[in-house]
Amino acid sequence: MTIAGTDSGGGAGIAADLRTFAACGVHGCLAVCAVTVQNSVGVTGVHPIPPETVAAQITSVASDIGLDAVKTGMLAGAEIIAAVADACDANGIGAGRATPLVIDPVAASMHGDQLLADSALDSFRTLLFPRATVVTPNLDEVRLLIGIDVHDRAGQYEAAKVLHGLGPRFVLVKGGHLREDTDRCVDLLYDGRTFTELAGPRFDTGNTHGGGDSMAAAIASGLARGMSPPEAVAFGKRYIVEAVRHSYPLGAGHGPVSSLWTHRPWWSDPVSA
Ligand code: PXL
Repeated sequence: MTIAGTDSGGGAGIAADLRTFAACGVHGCLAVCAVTVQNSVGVTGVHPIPPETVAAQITSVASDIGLDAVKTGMLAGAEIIAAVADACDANGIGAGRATPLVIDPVAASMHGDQLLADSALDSFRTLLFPRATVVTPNLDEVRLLIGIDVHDRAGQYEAAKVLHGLGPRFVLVKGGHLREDTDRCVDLLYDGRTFTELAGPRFDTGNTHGGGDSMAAAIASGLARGMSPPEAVAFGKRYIVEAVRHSYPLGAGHGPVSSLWTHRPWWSDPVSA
């Protein structure tokens, strides 16, 4: 399940998550937290869903279909975060429970448009990080969450330690915004004891809209398929490298990563009776 917001441009948020789930061979359910009005250039409207409706979507699915893994994306505000934390407790979701939880602490779009009320950062730290199996911040989110400006690998290690202190089982500090790596993109995984660097190629493209969402959704898919968190993170890295490699332009702004790079164009196949 993805607990996240919509993007009318179809690049990020729930649309990216559901494409990723499909590409990774799992059935996707969703709890909508907010409707955003946006295109490839920017966000012009954010409309949160009532917190009790967010919680009801989670409980409805958990009580019937069941949940093998959950990821969160744009949660919009403190009230929704509190409702999600309660719904996780009520439905066995979170580290050490039946259903693993991936927290992608979405705070802003890649244009810098705010997707989270200021008052909600503390709710992320205190309500969701302690419940998380894996948290997947990028460097902008690291700065907002713990006030550390990461410029180099040493800073990435330092941030991972501080973030782990907030309670998640695994921290993945993504290195996509680290400019010292000019031809590689190195994400750092930390479980409180061991650091693992996951390196991949860096592509010269502005079309990375929805990249963080897709990676977190792929990690959740790996967990749903029964992988351990380190295996699921490696699966997510392998997936997102190809999604960025196959990203495409759309509109006048930033195009999306290609969550369905796995897809075979079946319509070109000969038709059999
Ligand atoms: O990529 C982060 C993100 C998540 N969710 C929604 C978004 C965005 C970025 O624009 O719009 C709904």
